[in-house]
Amino acid sequence: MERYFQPEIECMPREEMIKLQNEKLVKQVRHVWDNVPYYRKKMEEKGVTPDDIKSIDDLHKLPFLSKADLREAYPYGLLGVPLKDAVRIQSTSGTTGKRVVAFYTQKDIDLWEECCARAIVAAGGTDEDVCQVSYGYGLFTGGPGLNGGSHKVGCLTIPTSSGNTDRQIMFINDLHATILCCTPSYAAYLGERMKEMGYGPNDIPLKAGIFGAEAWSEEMRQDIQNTLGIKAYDIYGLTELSGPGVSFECSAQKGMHVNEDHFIAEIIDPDTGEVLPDGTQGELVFTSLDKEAFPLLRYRTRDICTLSREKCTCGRTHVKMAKPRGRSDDMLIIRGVNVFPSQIETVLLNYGYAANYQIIVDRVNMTDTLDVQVEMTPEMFTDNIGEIEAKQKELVDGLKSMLGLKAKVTLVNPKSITRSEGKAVRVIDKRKI
Ligand code: DLL
Repeated sequence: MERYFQPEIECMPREEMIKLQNEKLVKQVRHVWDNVPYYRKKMEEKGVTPDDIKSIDDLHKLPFLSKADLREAYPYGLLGVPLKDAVRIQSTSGTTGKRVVAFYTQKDIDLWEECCARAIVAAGGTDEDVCQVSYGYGLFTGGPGLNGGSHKVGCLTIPTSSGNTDRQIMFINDLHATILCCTPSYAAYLGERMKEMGYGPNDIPLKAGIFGAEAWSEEMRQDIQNTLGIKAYDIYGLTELSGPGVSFECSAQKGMHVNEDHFIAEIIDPDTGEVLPDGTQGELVFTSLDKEAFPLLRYRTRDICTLSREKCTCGRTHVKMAKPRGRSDDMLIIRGVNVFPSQIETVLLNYGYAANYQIIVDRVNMTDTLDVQVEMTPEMFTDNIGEIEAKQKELVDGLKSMLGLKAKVTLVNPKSITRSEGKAVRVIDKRKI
């Protein structure tokens, strides 16, 4: 039987949800206009005032906010409350530029943790569960968010943070952890390590995993589920909007329900900014309806995805987003062809490889090159050159039919690619160095 953390919200009839969003949006736009001069200026430039926003149908009139705005306004330019009312910051890792710092009031933290609690309950969590949180703690939102959600559900929470893999495994087994929260790449690594230590899927007490913070393929989900003997659920979020729990998967394991009482999702054409109909692929844009300290309106995530309002078997009524294919800035353009690392991952896993790979892009003699390095699994390991070449050729063909592009494939020895404890680094683009 499907369980909900807040059934009255999660299963709210659509008309009521729209009414709620209309009311919240009107209030939120006023809050931003009154308290965030940076965004007010953007509204003035576009000739929009709070009086123009009467319902979510007017959302498209508002200007977008982008990561560049967040950088320009760093650190306090988008703070929506007096400093004395803000109680926490979280921050992105800053790998693609200056860090983004997001602020929270105590109410913001409570609502964020409720979103994470919804995700844990959707994955089958109750107060009987032992929940190991192996996302990083600190400035990264993964650890604090799921930790708070786990408390709200009443799970016994193990705040291991990431790293120290053998200790993670010890706690899972000794304390009988039933729910694991970490990045999918770290879950795969934990699975690999446990297999080496002799654990089969039935020996591991875990029953569910809540994995997100990076793009991962359906094939990788199957792999993790089989190795750990669990159901693996996707969770999505970003620091700018709170952290994990903007959306989460339910028992259907087919897309993530957006917490629509707090966030309005739109899909836009990344080039023109035009709002696209449900089912069309484009860039995800979110408006936060309740955030007090960091209230972002029409924030462009750069994540490429689709939305669906089809009825879900779980009973939740909130719109679903598909697994993001990746960020528009992770999309590689190789000899004019758009390539997402997740497409490459799908091919590799379909041919029986594990998700231990690296994509190296370069430009040689004015031509882009794509080199996919993938580890042989211990079972397929061989030093017979003929066999290796045949396997490489098979993958070259598989990639050609997925991407329409000739890649070079290099099979490397098991364990030669560095494992990730947080977000995996899959791509080395030497053209940018
Ligand atoms: O990664 C928040 C998070 C923590 C989500 C733990 C889920 C679990 P940031 O570090 O700000 O926040 O990175 C946000 O990560 O814009 C996406 O590109 C990517 N991302 C997050 N979740 C998923 C997912 C956290 N489930 C950025 N699938 C986002 C694909 C994801 N990409």
